[in-house]
Amino acid sequence: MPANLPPEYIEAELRFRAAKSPEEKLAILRELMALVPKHKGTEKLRVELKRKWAKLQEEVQQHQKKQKGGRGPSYDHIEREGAGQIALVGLPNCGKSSLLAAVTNARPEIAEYPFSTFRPTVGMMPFEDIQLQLIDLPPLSEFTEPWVYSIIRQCDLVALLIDLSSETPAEDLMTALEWLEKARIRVVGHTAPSLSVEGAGTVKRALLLGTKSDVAQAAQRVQELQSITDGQFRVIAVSTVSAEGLGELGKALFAGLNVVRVYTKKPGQPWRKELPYVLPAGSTVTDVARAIHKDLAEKFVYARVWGSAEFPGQRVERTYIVHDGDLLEFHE
Ligand SMILES: Nc1nc2c(ncn2[C@@H]2O[C@H](COP(=O)(O)OP(=O)(O)OP(=O)(O)O)[C@@H](O)[C@H]2O)c(=O)[nH]1
Ligand SMILES: [Mg+2]
Repeated sequence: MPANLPPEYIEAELRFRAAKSPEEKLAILRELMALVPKHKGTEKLRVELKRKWAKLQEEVQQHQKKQKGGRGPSYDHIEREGAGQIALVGLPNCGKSSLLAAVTNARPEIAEYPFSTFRPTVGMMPFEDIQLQLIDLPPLSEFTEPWVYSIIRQCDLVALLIDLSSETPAEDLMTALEWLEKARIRVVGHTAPSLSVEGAGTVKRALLLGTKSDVAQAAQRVQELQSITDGQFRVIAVSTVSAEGLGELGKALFAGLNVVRVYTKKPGQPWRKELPYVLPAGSTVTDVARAIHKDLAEKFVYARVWGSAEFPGQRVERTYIVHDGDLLEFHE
């Protein structure tokens, strides 16, 4: 073993030896890989760890296949629930799992050491009368498995977490963006006019969450992030310790999803607060009708709108664009 390994490495190495299941071993191995200093003297060791890692990956898959008595787990797709699917993305240890635990009922593993998450965890975050689906993921790094990127490609919004306790938040942001670019995922901010960027692969809307905002210098680091992204991204400071920013998080995520909620009722019936239909911003009353029933979309002649219309109950045409909070009544 090369000299000058940090004591945390030695300690993790002991845990690695004592670990029983391949899953546990794999988790500790990821720690070891993160802890080993990167210089010439540790080159052999790093190669050795990577070799072990590849072998363990296989073992974990075999082990899980056996336990399930069938196919191994496939994380490539997570069924969408609620008003939108939001992926929590970031470098190791930046606070993804802590955030999920703070704003949903999910109980992911949280640890002081990096690489503690290695499978997706889903939680539902209540926001006003709807729920937002949050997915906690393993971190972005050279060990990120392809399924992580598959999930990011499919989500509706990326929440890119940057650790404000890091002394180099701007660099960390660039590193995270580079990992995404390598997987041909480009993230754009809320001001981006369109989601098509030529030759960029997948383009996703994102907002930046500066995590651990309870630490000293957090405010200054938020400013730094804001200025290097030239205002392109919204940066929201959050802390699971002081709860700063958690209250406004739902609103910010909802805005980032770029959707509207509309409520409907049948003519002659009183308004009752019912669950809204959630549609992409820019949807028309015809799109709402289609979401209710294909036949209704064909049959209705006009709709009445309360909310965004000039006066309550205004009669509008099929191409009228609905707004968040509108109440609609369809007339056949
Ligand atoms: N001060 C402070 N520490 C935090 C906050 N959120 C998380 N942490 C700490 O940061 C460490 C990492 O938290 P996790 O939530 O496991 O981070 P993660 O991004 O899920 O980590 P990986 O899954 O390993 O990539 C833990 O020690 C947390 O207690 C916060 O708001 N403030
Ligand atoms: Mg985690």
